[in-house]
Amino acid sequence: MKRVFSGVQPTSQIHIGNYIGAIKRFVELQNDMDCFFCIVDLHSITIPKNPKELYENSLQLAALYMAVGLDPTKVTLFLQSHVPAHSELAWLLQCNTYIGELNRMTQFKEKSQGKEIVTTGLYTYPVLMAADILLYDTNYVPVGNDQKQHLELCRDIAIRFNKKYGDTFVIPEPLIAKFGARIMSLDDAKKKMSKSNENKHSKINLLDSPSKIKKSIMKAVTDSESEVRYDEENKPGVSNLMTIYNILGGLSLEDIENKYKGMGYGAFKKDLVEVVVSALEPIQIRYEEILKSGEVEKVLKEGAERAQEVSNKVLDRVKRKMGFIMF
Ligand code: AQP
Repeated sequence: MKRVFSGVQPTSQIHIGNYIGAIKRFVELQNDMDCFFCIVDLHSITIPKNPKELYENSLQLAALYMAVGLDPTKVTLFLQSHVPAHSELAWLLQCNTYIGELNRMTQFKEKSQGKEIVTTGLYTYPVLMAADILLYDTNYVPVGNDQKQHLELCRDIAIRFNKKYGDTFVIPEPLIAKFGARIMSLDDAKKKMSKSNENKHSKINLLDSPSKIKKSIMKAVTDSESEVRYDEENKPGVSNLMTIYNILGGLSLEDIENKYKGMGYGAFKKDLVEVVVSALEPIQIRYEEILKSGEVEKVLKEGAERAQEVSNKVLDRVKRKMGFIMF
């Protein structure tokens, strides 16, 4: 069975971009692949993080993973910090990664721009991500479009390592959806929807109330026309809303265009509110049930055990190849 690995950071709230671009697709893969889904808490401290928030966001994300439909009897759900092999392999890989490669990472440039304090963790983040993936002999990595460059670096590191030390790593392939891999910000359709955007109406979080969802969608930028038509280049705002409608509501782009012909953006947005609220409501109900049940800790403990079992074998393999003494 092919192996899948992916992770989400427990930073702030999870939004529908994270859901559509990554987490929803995890659920679709769980029946056919051996899936490892990680809460990458070590990644989330690359930007200074309040300890209480980290703790709460980590538990929240674990509950959300289950609430969207990930079944812990089918997939391995775990916290990155519970598996020390991630940090250890990251160091071994750092010693096989070049500064020039990290200097090219656009996410580092964006996230460090204008900041007075930038941690070395933020700089070496892509190497930790490579370690996460390579530790599980991963075949496929479902991610949003923004992670494409990091995935390419991961592959480069693995290919180079295999050439230098002999076959060690499975070379992973990204699984980036053709449609919906980049959900845009509601306040600026040229930027991707992002957790770190301080405008709360730029995004819809999975746990947002119906009234917040309504406000954010009604405020979403469109254009000066009134035609509901998919045209990413000339109508990025409307096209983004249509993408969300299509993926969460199941109506094709063509059907959406026909349904709202001559009706303007008001009616379209009003129905989109219904579509999003109906898609998120069952997740929110299940989320509350999971939190109350107290099952999250048990799932994370069992997940960590399985993840350690698999990853320790790969780490052992790597260390032997590199010449470390292993008993
Ligand atoms: N806007 C998006 N559209 C589609 N997919 C997205 N992803 C993120 N934003 C979008 C995908 O979600 C997964 C988890 O992301 P992450 O937790 O690693 O963090 P991120 O990419 O840093 O998320 P944000 O929201 O963009 O946070 P900030 O503000 O910190 O930059 C990944 O698979 C990602 O591709």
